Amino acid sequence: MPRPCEPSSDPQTERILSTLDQFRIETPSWGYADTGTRFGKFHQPAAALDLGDKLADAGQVHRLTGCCPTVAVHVLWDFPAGTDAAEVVRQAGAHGISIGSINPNLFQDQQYKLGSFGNPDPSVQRAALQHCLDSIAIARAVGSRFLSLWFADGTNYPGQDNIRARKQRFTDALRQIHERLSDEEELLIEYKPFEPAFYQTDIADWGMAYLLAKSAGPQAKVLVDTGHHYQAQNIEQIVAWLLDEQMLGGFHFNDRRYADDDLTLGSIDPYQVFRIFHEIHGYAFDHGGVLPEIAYMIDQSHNLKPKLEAMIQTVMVAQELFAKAALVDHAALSVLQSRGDIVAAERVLQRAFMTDVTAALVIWRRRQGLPDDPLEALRSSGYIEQAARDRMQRRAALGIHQSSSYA
Ligand code: PSV
Ligand code: MN
Repeated sequence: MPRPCEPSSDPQTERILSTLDQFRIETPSWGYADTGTRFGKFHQPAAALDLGDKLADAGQVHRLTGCCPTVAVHVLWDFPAGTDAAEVVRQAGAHGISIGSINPNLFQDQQYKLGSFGNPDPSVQRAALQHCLDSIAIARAVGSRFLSLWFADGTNYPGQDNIRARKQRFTDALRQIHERLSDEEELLIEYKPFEPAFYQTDIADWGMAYLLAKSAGPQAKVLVDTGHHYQAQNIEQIVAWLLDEQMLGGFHFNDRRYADDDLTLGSIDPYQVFRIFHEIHGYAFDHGGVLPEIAYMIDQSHNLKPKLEAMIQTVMVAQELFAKAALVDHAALSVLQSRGDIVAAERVLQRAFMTDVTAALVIWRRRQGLPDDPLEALRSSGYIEQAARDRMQRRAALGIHQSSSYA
């Protein structure tokens, strides 16, 4: 029953409400901490100092948005040796969230200079494998089912290493990891065409990730990070192909203008995000209306925007675009497509994209007991100011210098 303060809802609104009920998006622990570019870092007083702060921030995002119940963690940054996994689970639970995907770190240690699994040195390959197996153990200890793999591996110069040999090393290692998965666990394999390797990246595109996932085993899927494509690449086509092959495991959402810029989702090209979601809703339409299981995740670390605001802004944009994409009339679209009516078919998409869904989002939020505008609610909650005070004090106690005064 709608509450008295809610406007009555029509079929279009009902469609949005049921679609939002099924949309969850994971936030990244690294999005709450101070990060920068290789040219420098601008510190934020409210930035998280440790995993406890990150869990508190992720909990705050979920409390206000109602659709971010999990937080992704990076093993090296969040789970230093000796971390008490049960305590992490307890703290996460106290903030109303749980631990999501586990991201092994196979790029920061000195031994990975020439790569992890791609490294010509078998002892480094073994160390990388061991780190992944340790990460599976962490996943089990914290109740996560996703091991999310991104590799910085590649070479900087022609002739630096044997490309085929590197591919084979990856194939072998990923098979070995897959063998250790339990039936519920999933391996997500992320691709990236450049950076930090500049001549050749070992898993450069979705085709390479697809082949490696296929050869690893049935629980390995491809992860699409929207920032990991060349300019003008048609990401929604990649998404459509992976969906059709049942090989789309998840997303790392962000936006970009030039490279892997980690800008907030939809800040540069919201229509592209809409088109990606349209492919997902289209797939559902063709499969009895059931949305495919996809791990939606955010991969953004903000240098300039306040971190929590940027995260909530992203979540709200993701919900809005997911809702808009749910409004595409697929039955009408397919008739127009079979008639070859290009203009009318395109208009079906444009009309959905241009529909104002803000009122429906407010209804959804009220039904969950959430604030109408989570971003405004954050701003007026005092949470950021309080976090800044606490964290500045702890920084001072730890002797960590902080110059900026921006919260
Ligand atoms: C690499 O650019 C990447 O997208 C991977 O997903 C990493 O885990 C993440 O960024 C670290 O920020
Ligand atoms: Mn990523």
